[in-house]
Amino acid sequence: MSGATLGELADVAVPFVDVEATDGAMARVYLDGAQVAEWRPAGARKNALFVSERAQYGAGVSIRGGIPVCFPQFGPGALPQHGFARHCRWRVVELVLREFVLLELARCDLPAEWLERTAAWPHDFQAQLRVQVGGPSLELTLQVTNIDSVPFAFTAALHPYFAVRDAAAAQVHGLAGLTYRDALAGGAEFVEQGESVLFPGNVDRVYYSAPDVLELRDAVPGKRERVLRIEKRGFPDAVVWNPGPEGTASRADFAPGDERQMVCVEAGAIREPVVLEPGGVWRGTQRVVWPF
Ligand code: TA6
Repeated sequence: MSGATLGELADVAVPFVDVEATDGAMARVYLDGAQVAEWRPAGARKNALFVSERAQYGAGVSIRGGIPVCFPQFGPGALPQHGFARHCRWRVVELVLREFVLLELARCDLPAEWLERTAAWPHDFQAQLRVQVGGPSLELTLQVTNIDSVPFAFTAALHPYFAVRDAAAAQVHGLAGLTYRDALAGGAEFVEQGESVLFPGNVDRVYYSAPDVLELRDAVPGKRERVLRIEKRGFPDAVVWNPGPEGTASRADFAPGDERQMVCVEAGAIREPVVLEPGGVWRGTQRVVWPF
């Protein structure tokens, strides 16, 4: 699997769509992976999402940053890590320039080696992602429909990389007292003892049955704290992740020091797979509100 930098793609048709609200809020969504790579709330000058300068773009490649869609598997398992949806080309079903874009994935046109790797989940499905911007908010809804003749099960997540001024000073609030699975402790479960989750280095946790509103507090000494409100509906679980210096060093599409500029706070259906009967429809939403 190979990718190209954004610069290398400059001369060819760039495979993304921009949604721009009348108030100036905008989101850029790449069709490969239905991946939002840029979100500027109304009045904001910068991308509120982190994207590495070493991110790769193109067919089969998931951009390092933005908001990858993890489906039909979150994390490792029978399928490649985080499933195949983030590696597939989605198609635009509807684009209302001033409001939203709706993308769809029903079959994955992937390179041959990838098709073999999707064999572990051979189901007929339809996935749609609706991306809406306006004012201070960005809202993503993932909808999955079973168009197969048998039930199927999946796990899923929306995996935003939020840009922070210093991850070492950032905090996620709202998870106190919850049970979490710690990937850094071999998947052992613990109860969150802290008032907030901090990011002194690598942190990789799935919090079960998390509240539908969390806060990402982006604090820097001497500057006003920025509190990003992160809401979800339909997704029971929440994930917090920072790769730490070892995690960025071990991935070619991260630059050294990137771990200080990002924190992932994800909405997921992870602990209990979603089981859909034929004709069944599932929806999960994540909405983020930028502070002014
Ligand atoms: O959501 C957290 C996580 O599952 C971590 O375990 C980490 O691997 C991260 O996702 C990114 O995964 P990726 O395959 O994109 O490197």
